[in-house]
Amino acid sequence: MTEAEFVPLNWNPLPEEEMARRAREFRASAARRRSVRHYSTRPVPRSIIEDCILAAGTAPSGAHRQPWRFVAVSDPETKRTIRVAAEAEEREFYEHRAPDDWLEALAPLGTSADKPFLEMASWLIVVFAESYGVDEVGSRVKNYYVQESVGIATGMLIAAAHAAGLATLTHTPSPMRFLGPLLGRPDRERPFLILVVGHPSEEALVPSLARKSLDEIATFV
Ligand code: IYR
Repeated sequence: MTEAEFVPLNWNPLPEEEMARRAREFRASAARRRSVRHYSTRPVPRSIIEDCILAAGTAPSGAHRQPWRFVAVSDPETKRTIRVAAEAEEREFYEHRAPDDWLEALAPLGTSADKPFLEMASWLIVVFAESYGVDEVGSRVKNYYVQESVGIATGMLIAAAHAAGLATLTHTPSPMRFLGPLLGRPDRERPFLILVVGHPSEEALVPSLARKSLDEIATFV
């Protein structure tokens, strides 16, 4: 059994006023984030994407297993292949598989089976969830709370990209199985979602949507 080892917490306590100011500013910035479906082809430097991924990799995870893998795709050919495969799945979804109530729920978003953003946006970060790890001798290592951990890391990735002035879209073609073989990932890594990252096009439009109020999302006891 590996012994626990501890180091001092490097903590910077803040005066309450400063805490309130930062919370307000973060909230205001978060409120400006939108899921963007219209991208320009303007490139985003790889170093910015690396910083965003490193920020995502600071997420808490079950037993600190860090069960995530981020495949950052900027290669136009690979993006095109992903688009073609995703659109084939989406066409199936919109034309046959989606139940009416689901299509009705999507109507306010104006989505369709066409996914030009998968080719236009500078980066597609394909997030994989590692269902189990392997140690130095190739034995399986169990991971814990994989979906939760990868979900939190993805949230942090979105927040990091937004803080860097980039637009994002969480995209989940269903089924996403094609992504593993296409990107050369082992079977134990399951596609979690595609995060589209880039600069919005100048004519980008977003659906007019309201966010729930504090009363609707929070209860204080
Ligand atoms: N995957 C489809 C459908 C879709 C589903 C949900 I839930 C959304 O919030 C948005 C779209 C698509 O990408 O069009």
